Amino acid sequence: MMVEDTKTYFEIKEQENTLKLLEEKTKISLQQMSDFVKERNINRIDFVGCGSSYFLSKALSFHLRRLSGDTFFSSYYTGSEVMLGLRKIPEKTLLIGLSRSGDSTETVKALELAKKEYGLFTGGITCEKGSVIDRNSDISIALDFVRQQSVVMTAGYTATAMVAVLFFRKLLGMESEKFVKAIVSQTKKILWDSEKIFSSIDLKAFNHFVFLGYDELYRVGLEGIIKMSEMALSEVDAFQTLEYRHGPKSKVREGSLITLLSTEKCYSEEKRLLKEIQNLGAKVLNIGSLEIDFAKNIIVEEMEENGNWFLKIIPIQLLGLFKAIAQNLNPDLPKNLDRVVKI
Ligand code: F1P
Repeated sequence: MMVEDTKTYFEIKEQENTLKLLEEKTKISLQQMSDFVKERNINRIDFVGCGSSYFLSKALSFHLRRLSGDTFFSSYYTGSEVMLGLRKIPEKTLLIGLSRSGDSTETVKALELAKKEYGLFTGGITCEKGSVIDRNSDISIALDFVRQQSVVMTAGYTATAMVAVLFFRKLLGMESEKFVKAIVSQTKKILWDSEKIFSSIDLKAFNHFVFLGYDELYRVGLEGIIKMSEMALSEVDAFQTLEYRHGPKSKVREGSLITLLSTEKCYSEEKRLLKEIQNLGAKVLNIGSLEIDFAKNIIVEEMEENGNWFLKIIPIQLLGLFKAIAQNLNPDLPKNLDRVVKI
């Protein structure tokens, strides 16, 4: 099987187009969601989801606090911890359920409980118009133009991330036109550069993958755990970069591929760590704006306030896909998995 024979490949590639269309397609819903928050004087927006949608909740919550300078409070949960009554969320919170299918039982039930028991406002961002979450939320954005036939979530992640970020920017009165243009042109470059790199590496040689980064990028690394597990059944870890010295580096070996999601602010310390790991026998890859001379590099210009964090999952999606093919696995049919978990 070749990479090009898979649906997952086309969904990953399609992201360029999806992100280009996104703002135009969601203009009205974005305005409505932002008005909803303003009219009710909401100052806390929490996120809930399962799987990739949970890791996205974590990243979006962090990003909202960053963009708003903490004028908005935000937290995040798995669908199950809310469904099981393990979390009490304060009144006047808008709890946004993220779900590609709009139908994952735990997220659906979390939102139901939030509304009925805690009296919260509920929101949804989903790729399925008319799904339970889309129908039952007080305010919802449906990204029904996002192609998503695969079990593994790829375009659904970046589209949901981008629409949520556009919502934050609208709410906070930030400009979006230049932002969207930059995102679209970077997506194209990232897709191109990543494919070039991963088609030139013998991925059979690796049996251990690690993603390192800070802030939103650490959360992207966590999503990387899901991608490498689902598609390639690989051993995979994610840590805040310098945390890697504090125990996890024991696992470094010749078959390790360590990916650093670097930032300019932390560049010199992150680079030092990467060298240390390379000296232990690992191969190293850097995704960031500044090149690291001893590593493979995917160069992505840095944006203000870490604005393009969600695009950095794209190389990782492609890594999972190429690794799956190298292992003779079909990424369209991940082992033991269904598209939606209904319990
Ligand atoms: C959540 C999810 C996916 C995962 C898997 C099962 O789905 O955990 O992230 O890839 O296929 O479901 P959703 O609530 O976003 O539809």
